[in-house]
Amino acid sequence: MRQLTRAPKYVALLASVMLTLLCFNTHAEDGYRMWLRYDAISNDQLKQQYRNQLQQLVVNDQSPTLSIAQAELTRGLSGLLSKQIPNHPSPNGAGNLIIGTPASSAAIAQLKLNDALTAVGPEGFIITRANVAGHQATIIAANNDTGVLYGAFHLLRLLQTNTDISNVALHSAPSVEHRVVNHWDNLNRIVERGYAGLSLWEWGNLPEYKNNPRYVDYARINASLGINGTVINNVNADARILTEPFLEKAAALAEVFRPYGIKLYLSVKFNSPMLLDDFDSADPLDPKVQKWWRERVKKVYQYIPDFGGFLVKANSEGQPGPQDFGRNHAEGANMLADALAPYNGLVFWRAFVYAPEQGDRFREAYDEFKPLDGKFRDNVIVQIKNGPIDFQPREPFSPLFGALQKTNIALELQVSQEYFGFSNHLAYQGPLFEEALDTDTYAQGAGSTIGKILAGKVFDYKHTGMAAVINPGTDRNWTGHTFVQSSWYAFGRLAWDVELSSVAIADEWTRMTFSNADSVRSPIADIMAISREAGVNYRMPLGLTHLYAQGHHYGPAPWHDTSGRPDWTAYYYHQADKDGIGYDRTASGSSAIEQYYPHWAKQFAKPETTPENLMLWFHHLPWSQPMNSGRSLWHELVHKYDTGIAQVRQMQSQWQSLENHIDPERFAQITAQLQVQLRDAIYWRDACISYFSSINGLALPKGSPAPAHPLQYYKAQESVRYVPDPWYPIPSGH
Ligand code: BDP
Repeated sequence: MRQLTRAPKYVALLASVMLTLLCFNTHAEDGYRMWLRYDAISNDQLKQQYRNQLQQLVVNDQSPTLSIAQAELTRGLSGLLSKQIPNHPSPNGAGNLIIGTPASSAAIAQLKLNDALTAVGPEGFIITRANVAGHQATIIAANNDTGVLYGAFHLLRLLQTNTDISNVALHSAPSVEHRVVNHWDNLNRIVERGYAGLSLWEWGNLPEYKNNPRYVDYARINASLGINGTVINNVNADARILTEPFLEKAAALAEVFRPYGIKLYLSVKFNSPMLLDDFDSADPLDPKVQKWWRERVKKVYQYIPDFGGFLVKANSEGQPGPQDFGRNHAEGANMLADALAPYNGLVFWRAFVYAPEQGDRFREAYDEFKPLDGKFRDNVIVQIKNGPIDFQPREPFSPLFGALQKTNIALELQVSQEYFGFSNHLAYQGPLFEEALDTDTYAQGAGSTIGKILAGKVFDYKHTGMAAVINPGTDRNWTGHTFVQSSWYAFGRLAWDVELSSVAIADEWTRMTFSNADSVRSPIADIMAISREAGVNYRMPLGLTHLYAQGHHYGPAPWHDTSGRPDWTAYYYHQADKDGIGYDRTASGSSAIEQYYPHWAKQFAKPETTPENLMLWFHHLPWSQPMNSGRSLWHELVHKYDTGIAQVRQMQSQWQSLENHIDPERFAQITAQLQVQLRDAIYWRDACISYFSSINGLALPKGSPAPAHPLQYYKAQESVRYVPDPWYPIPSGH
């Protein structure tokens, strides 16, 4: 009898275990874990060495952040070493991993690391080996608990990338003070320029469901890179974010992020007093308006005591701003800064400004902000996109870098692939970010790179920052395309250390995300090395800009816009006519090059000294202009489009070599995505070439295939051939 009654229970238990395993397996390689996979190290010898070195974890204190560091190490090490690592309150025999601050750990205090710790600053960390009670121990030490957490993630990274830690002696400190991710999430959970599902923030369930495990994993992902701030809502802000119901929800998220060292920021609408409280003006110099903001800010801090501050898009693309009330950007930003100052809050004030009635869009940010240099409060940071237009696959650097010498600045990058084929195309943007950081502005002579400026080594800034628009969503893999994760990773690593190389970062990411095996690393390295350039080549070679279809920014529309919209069409950017192509920004054109320091202004003044990959940004040239290759400009353009397609094919064949070397799930998904990418690359090339040859009347170079369709076909397809961005409804009739 007993046996009989027990049997069903046993069967039920077995079934539930099987089910759990099955579920675990279905999710095994869906990309959810990003680079924090912690699968067992396959090199047995190395694994054994690590096991000897890291036998137990010693943590004294139990602050929330230290507990997180402890949990992450326990989880990571037990996965990587396939062995449970016990925790001890004090060193115990050989193989101790001791983590903490001099205040939290007696063992660390005794090591007298004070000078070294002072040098790494408040968020930095030290990972070293030291003799503790007669045994070699591994130490993660920092000045505060967040530094310890960063060190814990870094130690795990060393193991994940199979680095020998026997003689590790690493002192690491962030280059940039504020390392912030930006979400363009609307309050209805639609993400502007987001290609990975709905917003992560389940507003309808907050604050009740603040323990959503996804929020914790989000915080882990960011903390693993040292990201210390998040702006959770769209720059095209909804004023309601400052109402109590939303502040309560935001406060719940802030509570989850806090122990990971991540501060919460909000994007705000400049005319909020008018929208929320019926004011008839939002004039920043009006004492009533100032009082409104002071009171609202006070309320925000009641909900979120360590609130980071505001991000503001003002007088740009129809957003309200101080200019609506006859005031300038500094007056607008300072009013908010004054309200935030008592709480040490910051204002990130964006320099992405343009209005259709102005002349050369390239010039606008500089023309509006340069005269205001030195007029912003100390707690304002002007946030500048890397290029003067808008996150194009390649842009020259924004001349505001180096020009704002008395105003704190932040660099804004975009991880979300608005102009890189959404989550369909593979485009590792590490090289783009590196190119931006390594660019020398010559502001204080040679060596004034943007990276050094952001690291505070060129001007005496009070604050600096790096921000990236990441736009992840509810897709299991967070970013839609697995390789978009690599750009998120690269952003975080570069914000921590502006001097890292994008190639080294790509390898690190590959080892953590896929495998340490050469057979995997080598093809992925090749793919990542060419992917950005491929995207440039098949979309906008030689410095062409913004030939995207209006609105969605996915496919090409290089022709004149026929819808009669007043803003720019592709023609505005490429200026192609029967004689030539390109935007003249020299003295004979808009003179925008005068915004650069003489080193660049001189180089950009002449085609002979302008880098060819930026040529059409600065010059209007005849189609027959000879290029470095000896080809005419027209033939070179076609050659670049063809090269872009060849590069996608190359990525495909490299990817194919990974079959059976990586998990089948990601292999299959990326194989399909690369097919889409090839389809689109051909489409881009054919649409652009058809259009330009209809303008210049010139034949294609020998050997270059004719476009598959007549120009009319591409024009007709423009409004339908894209992955709809929910922000832009599909035009009626389609
Ligand atoms: C453009 C995007 C638009 C953003 C804007 C911005 O197309 O959706 O609102 O940038 O950065 O790239 O404010």
